[in-house]
Amino acid sequence: MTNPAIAAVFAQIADLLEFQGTNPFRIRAYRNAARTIEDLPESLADIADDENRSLTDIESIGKDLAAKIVELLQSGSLSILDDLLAEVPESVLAILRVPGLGPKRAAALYNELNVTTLDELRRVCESQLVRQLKGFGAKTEQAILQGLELAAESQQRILWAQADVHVQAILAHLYQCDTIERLQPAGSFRRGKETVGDLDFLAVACDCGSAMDHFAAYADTAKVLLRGETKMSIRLSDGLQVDLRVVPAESFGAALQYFTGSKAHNIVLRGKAKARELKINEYGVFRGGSEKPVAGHTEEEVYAALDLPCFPPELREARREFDWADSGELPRLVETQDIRGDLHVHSTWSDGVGTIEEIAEAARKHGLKYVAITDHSKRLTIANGLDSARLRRQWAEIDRLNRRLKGFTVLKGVEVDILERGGLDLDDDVLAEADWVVAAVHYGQNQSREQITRRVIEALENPCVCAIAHPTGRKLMQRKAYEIDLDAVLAAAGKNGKMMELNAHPIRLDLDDVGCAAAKNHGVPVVIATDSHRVDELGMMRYGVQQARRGGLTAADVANTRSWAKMKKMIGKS
Ligand code: DGT
Ligand code: CA
Ligand code: CA
Repeated sequence: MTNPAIAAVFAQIADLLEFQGTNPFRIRAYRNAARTIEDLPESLADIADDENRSLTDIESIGKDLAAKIVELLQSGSLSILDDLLAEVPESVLAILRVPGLGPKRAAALYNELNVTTLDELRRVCESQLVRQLKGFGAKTEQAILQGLELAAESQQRILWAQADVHVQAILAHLYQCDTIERLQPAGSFRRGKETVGDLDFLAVACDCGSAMDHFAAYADTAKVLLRGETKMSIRLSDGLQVDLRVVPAESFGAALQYFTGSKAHNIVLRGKAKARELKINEYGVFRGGSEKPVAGHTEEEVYAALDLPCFPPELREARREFDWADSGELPRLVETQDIRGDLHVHSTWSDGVGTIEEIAEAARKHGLKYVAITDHSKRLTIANGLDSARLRRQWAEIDRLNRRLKGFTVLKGVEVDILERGGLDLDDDVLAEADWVVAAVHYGQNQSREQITRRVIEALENPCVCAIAHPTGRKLMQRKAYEIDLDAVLAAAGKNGKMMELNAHPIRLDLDDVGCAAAKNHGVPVVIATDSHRVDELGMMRYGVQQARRGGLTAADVANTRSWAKMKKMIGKS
């Protein structure tokens, strides 16, 4: 278990104890420990493993807490937390998960309105009873409802990157089955949607029964939900549902097209077929009342029967793909191999775990030509953010490293914080010395739409700033985007010749697909960057590329498909 995970457990225990109104000293002990562990430069696991050291040597960790840390490290869980979670009503746990709400208000709600279940909590919010309590307002009500919504979503969907781990393992398992001849994942996974509800596999098998037996025998199967003639559904141990459909070879393309969806895309397609007096379904494309399909083997053939190109799955959302096809403007979408540099990476100088040299080495292995080191600025004390003096020392180190590197460039960058009151966390004189400056909102995310939009536009008006990092601040299934007028921000970016980041981290993917398309409309180049905090995260680039593809972006629309020399010109640095 990592330090942040352990700190989070202690912070949660403190919240739950505070809700119950226990001894304040006990509560404070957990809170202090959580804070100490968050800031601890070394891993607790390493300290616990070292015979010559003791966890109790750490500030605010006594014998009792040391034992709890050991329990967490060994078992991954903590009995006192499990007990507390069982005692505290689910409505209270839901309130505690809402950013900005704490145990005090959870207790007030519980005592005043006597709410214990999620349904009751939703009802008192919807009937506007919450805003009548002292210390609560309409905004809190909204925040709680949003929290409930996010929690419901996160129980039902998983991140694409997590789905990918399952998909690769299931493919490997199914490929071992002798009777399976063809195999393809379909559904939202194939369309590269940022979250996935369930997995849909299609197979051609000479013996359907044995293929299904093999599927059921997958090591992670928790339950077989349904087994029919040609369709089978299982539930995995983490709750994810996986469907397998076995189809005849002559229908494979039609089934792949149908089950890739989206549903909205399929509906438009059906209309197009009808207009040509054709019928399309998961078995094929049919003319008149004929039972013999005119197409079905492959997807290309199915689309071709309707005079349509075989759309990249990422575009099949019934947005603009059919218009593009009509006008012959279907974009050639950006690919991971097109990317030449990563422009958002953290090193050991702030909260990353790789040295600059390790990052350069790893980036080169990923086929990149340049990487920008963009550590946090000083306002982010929890991330060991840099002031101008440390930043200049870091840049001197980068200069020295660049003299040794051949065919690869490390850029002197920074992720400068956009302050709550507006303005940037570092002075222009130091920012002007950087090769690459991304500005980002980290604090004041609860401000009004006007405030946040103004802060971001002001940052874009600063000549030193090149791009805005994770422009909407959303974290999938955890935190909604902050209030921001993205259209106004993109207009300002266009006017000032600035770029927008598409943060490739699978939990962010921010800009999202619609945001990417909007950036393109405004003529704003998108930069896909990983925001890596460890060198093995440089591989997250492909998640960002996938999102850009869903936004219809070509290599030309993505700035960092260019050499650094060309990019430099684009941002007016030379
Ligand atoms: P998900 O699982 O919620 O992330 O999204 P999908 O798109 O994977 O949806 P899913 O698993 O319910 O169905 C897979 C595909 O099957 C879907 O993208 C399109 C197709 N499909 C499912 N139901 C219908 C339907 O009622 N009409 C049409 N035209 N297509 C459907
Ligand atoms: Ca699905
Ligand atoms: Ca499904």
